[in-house]
Amino acid sequence: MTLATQDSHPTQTDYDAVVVGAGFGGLYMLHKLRNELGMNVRVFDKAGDVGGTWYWNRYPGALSDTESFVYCYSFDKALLQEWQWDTRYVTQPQILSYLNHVADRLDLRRDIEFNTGVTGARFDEKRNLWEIQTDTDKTVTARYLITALGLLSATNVPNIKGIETFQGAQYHTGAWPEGVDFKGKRVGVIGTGSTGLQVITALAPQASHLTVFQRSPQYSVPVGNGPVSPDYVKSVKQNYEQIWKDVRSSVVAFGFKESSVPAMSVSEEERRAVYQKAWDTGGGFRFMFETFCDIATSEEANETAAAFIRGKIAEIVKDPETARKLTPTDLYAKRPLCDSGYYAIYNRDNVALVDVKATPITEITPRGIKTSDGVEHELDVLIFATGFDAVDGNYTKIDLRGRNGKTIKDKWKAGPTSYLGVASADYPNLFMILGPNGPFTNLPPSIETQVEWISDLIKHMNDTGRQLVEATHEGEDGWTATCNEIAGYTLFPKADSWIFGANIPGKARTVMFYLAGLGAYTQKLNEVTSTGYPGFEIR
Ligand code: FAD
Ligand code: NA7
Repeated sequence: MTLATQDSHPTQTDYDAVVVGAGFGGLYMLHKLRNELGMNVRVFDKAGDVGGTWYWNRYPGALSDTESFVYCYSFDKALLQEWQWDTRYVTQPQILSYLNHVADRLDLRRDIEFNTGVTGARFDEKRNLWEIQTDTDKTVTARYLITALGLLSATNVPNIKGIETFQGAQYHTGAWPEGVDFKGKRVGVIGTGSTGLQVITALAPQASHLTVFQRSPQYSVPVGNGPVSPDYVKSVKQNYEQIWKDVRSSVVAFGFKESSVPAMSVSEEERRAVYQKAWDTGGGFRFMFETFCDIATSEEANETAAAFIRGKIAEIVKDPETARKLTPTDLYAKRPLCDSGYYAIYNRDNVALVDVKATPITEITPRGIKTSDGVEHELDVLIFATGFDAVDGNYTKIDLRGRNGKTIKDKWKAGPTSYLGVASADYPNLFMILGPNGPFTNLPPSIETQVEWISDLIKHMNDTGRQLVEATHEGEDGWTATCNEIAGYTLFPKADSWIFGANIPGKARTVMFYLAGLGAYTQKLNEVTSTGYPGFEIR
């Protein structure tokens, strides 16, 4: 494509846009820009195929805990009708096969280069273009750079002494190879987040022995997976228009109506009945947001939900000492978790729980893990379910330079920021999908919202012959302040979790999400569009 530069000399770029990442975000972005706007687009992904999260996270038990009917794209009405699902939740292989189907259906693969990591991207201020470097020694130029790097994608492997000496196999759940067999193996799992709960529950019946190294106990409720009837699927498909309308105007976008009832406004007996019903139905977000409206905002309400779950742990886990170790005492204010029988697996003879807050891991040895009580836990396989350097982790790994050669790593030293979750001051013509301070929701609908908004803005640029769009510092500062203020109304900042960067040693602890929900977020985006893009400079 030909561009006008500052001094009006036309400059050629290799592509109109380069997109990095071929998960839910990157695939849809390619479709919008190439198939709908007719642009020349290249996608790079370091993975060997499409899928993003669902390409990498192949560990046993990997499941979306968003219900099947809303863990998908909504933009393609025919696809919505065609997609076959017969369980309440979809597993990793099913989601991967869905995304492969989407890539084939929209003929996306021909513009995607797999096994290609983007290592650097520099905005050339003279030529008004992005220069992008890959680990395949390629340099390409593009007018727009769109990053769909994933917010839970840069794996976090803790730096534990002796890690390289371990003689068995070690895996991170977010970079899982095909075909690992656990039969007859002594397996250790470090980490009990959403992923840990899934992999531990799935492996307990397979491994000869399973040792769980738990740092923080977790509140979790049943996921409630199982077959759904053909009539249910039919009624969902008939009502999809209304369902997506409701999802897009809701807070967490999980496909249910969030409660408007404060927990303390009903009697204790009624409250227990509501929690019991939610426990029987299943679903972590349902338990936190469909039961009462203030579990995430009022400590008093929060304690009632937390106490209910603590009571369930005591009922389920037979050994009182194991139950005590598994029982959290802090706020119920991390990403809400759900599981397929997690607490009950500790009643099995082949499962042991090590509380690594009480007896920290001192080193990894050739034979296993040593804890501070001097015990060496012997293992054949060591699994890191230790999560991700969330939100900005993949950005700071790239030598990403905007105006004046400033790297994003430098810019985000005190924590990542953005304008509207999609743009960054001093990084012209860069758009981020699920960038920092985007909505905290079931993600496919938020991804679609952002991709559609970015695509509309690029269309506006094309239609009006503009070359540069750039978030202003005032716009970005205002959005950061908004996100901080909203987070302050919630209990989430009071819990240590990846949502605020608290899981990575040395990482700045900051607000990384817009916590007012997808409905409010969409309204804000629409307002920005309809008022001539305040907070952006467009030239
Ligand atoms: P991703 O799917 O993460 O894709 C990013 C891609 O970018 C990857 O393929 C990666 O290889 C590529 N990439 C990154 N950096 C580079 C680079 N420098 N060069 C080249 N390529 C690069 N969300 C929900 O809403 N509901 C759920 O139930 C849910 N469950 C989850 C369970 C697990 C185990 C995990 C890890 C995440 C889960 N998520 C869930 C979040 C999930 O990540 C999103 O729903 C969604 O898949 C994100 O899509 P994406 O395209 O934005 O990013
Ligand atoms: P999470 O939720 O960040 O969980 C990681 C777990 O690993 C958590 O229990 C951590 O304990 C534990 N952890 C991390 N580092 C260590 C060390 N050094 N020693 C012991 N234990 C450690 O990641 P997930 O992959 O489970 O989930 C991330 C999101 O992906 C999830 O919310 C879904 O949306 C999908 P901690 O709690 O920090 O004490």
